[in-house]
Amino acid sequence: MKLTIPLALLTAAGAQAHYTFPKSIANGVTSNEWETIRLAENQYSHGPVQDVTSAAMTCYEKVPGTGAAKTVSVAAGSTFAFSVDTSISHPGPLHFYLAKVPSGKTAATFDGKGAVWFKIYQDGPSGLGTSTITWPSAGKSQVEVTIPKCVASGEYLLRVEHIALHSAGSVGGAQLYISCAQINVTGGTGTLNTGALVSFPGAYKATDPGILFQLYWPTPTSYVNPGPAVVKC
Ligand SMILES: *[C@@H]1O[C@H](CO)[C@@H](O)[C@H](O)[C@H]1NC(C)=O
Ligand SMILES: [Cu+2]
Repeated sequence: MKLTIPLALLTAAGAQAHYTFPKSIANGVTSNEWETIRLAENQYSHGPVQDVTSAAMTCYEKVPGTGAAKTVSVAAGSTFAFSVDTSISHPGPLHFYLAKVPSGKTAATFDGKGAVWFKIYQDGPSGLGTSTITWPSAGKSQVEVTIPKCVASGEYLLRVEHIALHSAGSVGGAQLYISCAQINVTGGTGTLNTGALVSFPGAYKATDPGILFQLYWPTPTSYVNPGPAVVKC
């Protein structure tokens, strides 16, 4: 008993601390769970991806190849949000990536494999060099991104990724929370130069400085987000 009670409590606390991104909020409409977001493998566990080379890095799908029921139209230049169940309860950066659906596929059928992704958002901490480092997404129950005005119109996968760094001081300790929404961008100018596209898995290594990261001691004085630079219109 001395051992099992604390272990049980620890396990429960750990599960509560994890999270998923089950709903979209766009054009003032909140979707049902997993209606516009591909059903994620961590639907019930809420657990993270910890192997950045695993196939789960693409969209963390529970049943790969099964699209979500709906694709959401969103105007370029407007915001698209994912709900968080229940909140971003770990410290770390938030990223959003887009992948244009190739011709012959739809947002519901495209698997997101290959060098197809470009980064449209990243954030970093404040308080570096102090004992109170904070992250913009901390505690949020909804995370949102502006779809760049300059992307081409058409169907995309929109990949949200939150990297929890509280255990990232050893290889494989970073926790990645990932989901993909199916969107249809309207009114994009199409002038964006995306630069080199990246693949998931592939874009990150377990030893990237933003993945293998000691958050607590010695106090970090810089943070380098993994992956490519954010595209600019
Ligand atoms: C995407 O938007 C275009 C332009 O409004 C529309 O013609 C097309 O049917 C939409 N596709 C989907 C899958 O919603
Ligand atoms: Cu957790």
